[in-house]
Amino acid sequence: MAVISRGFGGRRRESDPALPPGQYLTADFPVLSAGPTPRIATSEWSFSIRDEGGALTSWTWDELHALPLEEVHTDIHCVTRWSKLGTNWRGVSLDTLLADIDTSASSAMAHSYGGYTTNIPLEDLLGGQAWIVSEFEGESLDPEHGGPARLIVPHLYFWKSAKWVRGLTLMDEDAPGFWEQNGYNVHGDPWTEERYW
Ligand SMILES: Nc1nc2c(c(=O)[nH]1)N[C@H]1C(S)=C(S)[C@@H](COP(=O)(O)O)O[C@H]1N2
Ligand SMILES: [Mo]
Repeated sequence: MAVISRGFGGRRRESDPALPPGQYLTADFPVLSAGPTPRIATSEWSFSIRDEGGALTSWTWDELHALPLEEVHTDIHCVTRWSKLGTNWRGVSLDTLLADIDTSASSAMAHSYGGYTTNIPLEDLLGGQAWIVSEFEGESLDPEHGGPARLIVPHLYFWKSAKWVRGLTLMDEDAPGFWEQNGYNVHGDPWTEERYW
């Protein structure tokens, strides 16, 4: 009789308290993109926030990087069930970007170069929970992973972390983005498995 032992290491990792229910650990970094990878030169790049009244605040690449940059050490969880622990990013907090914007909006739609959208309640973007990042593990962010810059909202499933992000539109009411219109949960908390409708 063959007994296949997964060993202590495997078991320990499976029951890692950092792993949300139904997720497995991966050491590599899968690429998940709904379309082709857009290539945006940093000289052409900008990030804008449009408030619910239509007023626009924009940052060029240099303006964004003149703001306080934070090191973010975090786990990430994809709804397709892979999780990656202890990733390192560098970027600007949404707290910093939203600080001078006077809004009573409750939610935001993130828009990406290439057309991807995803909705995120404002309370999930504030309080040290979301960043516009341009570095991963000490290097410029690869285009496949959203470079030159992407949103990360790591406490929600990773589809909320819009790659090639170009802006946020603030909204009085939550509305579904691309995957949310195609069967994904409007919120996406990995700890309560808010995966699909
Ligand atoms: N613009 C854009 N952002 C996106 C996606 C996409 O298709 N386009 N896919 C999302 C999904 S489903 C996941 S799991 C992560 C994957 O990021 P990665 O390719 O860096 O692993 O990006 C998210 N952000
Ligand atoms: Mo995903």
